[in-house]
Amino acid sequence: LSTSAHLGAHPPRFVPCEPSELRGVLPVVESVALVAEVVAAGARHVQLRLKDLSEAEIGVAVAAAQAVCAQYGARLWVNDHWRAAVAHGAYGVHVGQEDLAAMGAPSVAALAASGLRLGVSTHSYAELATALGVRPSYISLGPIYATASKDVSKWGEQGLERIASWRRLVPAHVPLIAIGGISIERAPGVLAAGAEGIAVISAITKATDRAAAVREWQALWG
Ligand code: TZP
Ligand code: MG
Repeated sequence: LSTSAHLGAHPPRFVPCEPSELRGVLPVVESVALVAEVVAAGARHVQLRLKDLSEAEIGVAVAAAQAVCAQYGARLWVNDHWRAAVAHGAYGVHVGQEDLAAMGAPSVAALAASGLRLGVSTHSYAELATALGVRPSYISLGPIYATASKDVSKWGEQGLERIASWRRLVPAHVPLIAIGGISIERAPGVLAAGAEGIAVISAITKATDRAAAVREWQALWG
């Protein structure tokens, strides 16, 4: 499907995120307990990535995660489960290309109309073109480096140069988030290449002191 066929005659437009809003770390976590841990430690944004749960369990988890984020003034992004995100008043939704295709144009338009933000993953120029077609709130690019957290082996490491070319291709008002294999030592290079924000799984969830890790990451942006 071409982008225009997929989206119909009237492409959606999601509520924008200012680049400054996403200058920070975006922990990606797989439980409500981890959401609570990272937002209590000062993360301003968190993505809840739930796998292998029933619809009912997902609803319960998203509601609980949203409640804890509201308590700390943090912003909850829900991976994939956009209906639960809308139902429980999350800040936004993060989807991959397959999710976007599976939603179809009417659901993408309904999500945009709901006022939730949308972030879209990209791994190639073709995916970037599709993602920009929905006028998302942010674009993510990965994997920047090799990662053990998700099987992204069909995409090579994007590296820092790809971040710089994405930053030239993505409109200036749309923040760029880098993900995949990014350690705190590698983060300064990722930011210098042009990413506004960095999404991480293992660098925070596998840290021995997660709260300290969140604070160290957040301090990169001053
Ligand atoms: N998408 C591209 S790489 C990745 C995802 C979800 C995993 C990132 O995890 P880590 O541990 O920060 O490499
Ligand atoms: Mg997905």
